[in-house]
Amino acid sequence: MTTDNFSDPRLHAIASKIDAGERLSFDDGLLLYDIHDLPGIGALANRVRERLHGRKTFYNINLHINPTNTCFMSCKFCAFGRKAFDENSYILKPEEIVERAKKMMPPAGSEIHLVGGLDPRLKIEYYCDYIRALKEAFPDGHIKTLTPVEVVYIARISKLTISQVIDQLAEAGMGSMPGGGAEIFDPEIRDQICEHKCDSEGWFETHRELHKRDFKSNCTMLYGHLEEPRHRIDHLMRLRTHQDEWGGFQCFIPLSFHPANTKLDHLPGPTGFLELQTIAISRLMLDNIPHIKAYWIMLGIKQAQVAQWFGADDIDGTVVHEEIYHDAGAHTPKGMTPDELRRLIRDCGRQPVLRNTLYEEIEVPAGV
Ligand code: V47
Repeated sequence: MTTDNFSDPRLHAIASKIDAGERLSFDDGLLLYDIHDLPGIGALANRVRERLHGRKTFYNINLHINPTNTCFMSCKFCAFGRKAFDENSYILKPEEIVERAKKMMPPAGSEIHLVGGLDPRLKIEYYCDYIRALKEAFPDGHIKTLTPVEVVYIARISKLTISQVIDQLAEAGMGSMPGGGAEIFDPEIRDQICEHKCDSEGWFETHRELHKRDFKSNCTMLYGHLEEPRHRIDHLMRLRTHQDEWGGFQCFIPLSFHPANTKLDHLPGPTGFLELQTIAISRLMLDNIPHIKAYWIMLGIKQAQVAQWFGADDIDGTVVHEEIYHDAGAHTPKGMTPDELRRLIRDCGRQPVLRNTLYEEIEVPAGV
């Protein structure tokens, strides 16, 4: 028995494992979702978080651009994709992407994050062209772009292998890949929410090809829709297994489902309790992924602050222009200034640390 004062005694066995640095099992993960002692689970996750990162909370200065919102798929959780005939659909030309980046990138910005829909008119050349154009305009900028869903699709329509697509993107100047498209790996749930999307094999193959070449990437999980705790734990275990073999994931981002304007808008969406529980359980299960991000755009600023005491050590960045969550009813601003980010981190008792995409520390701002 640990000396912790848990209201659910079943947490003592988990605490003993955490304190001994022992890995949690699938059943431990399920048990954690069954335990309602959220302060207890949060305290354990915070213990791991502080062991890894102390008081630091990481943020970056970045800009999100969605090159296109046209998408031939109809994922039930998505409010962003438009059919090509929709009057609100768009495809930005590479020069328009550069123009937007020049106009909107905040001073000292280091990262441009680009993801979009799937359009059969856009072959590999389009993606390489915008990466090259951005690298020319921002030689020191880091281009974090595409998800396995896009890579698998580009490979298919450009008649290439995943490996060849990655080689071409790398040659053009891609710096790393964001974590999207993972949704939920369990095929039964995946088929219900995004039936035609690349399956877990395509998702992991893309990350394998990246990690083989020493590229870094992130990983995510979309939760709070049709899935149950066992699907979430299965998802985390698959990520942990990949990471054991390949390394390469820098950060895990649990993505809280926003139902508005989606085909699942009859669902209530996750509660604040489930959000904190999932962040904490992710920190406890993913013992080999260094960072857990509480993406402020999606969680809201207040919950992203609280999450810094429930296992998260990152809040993402300035973002500037967000579309995916705002189309799905997010009430947060579309971007924040570095000053605002630093203030929200300090206000919850953490030390803001400006990082680049690869988690190199750029600045630990004075003032705390
Ligand atoms: O794959 C789409 C999710 C993801 C909704 O790597 C939704 O640093 C909730 O992956 N409600 C894209 N989620 C965003 C993403 C991301 C975001 C920030 C940082 C990073 C990173 C990655 O957004 C999609 C999907 O899982 N998503 N629609 C929705 N209605």
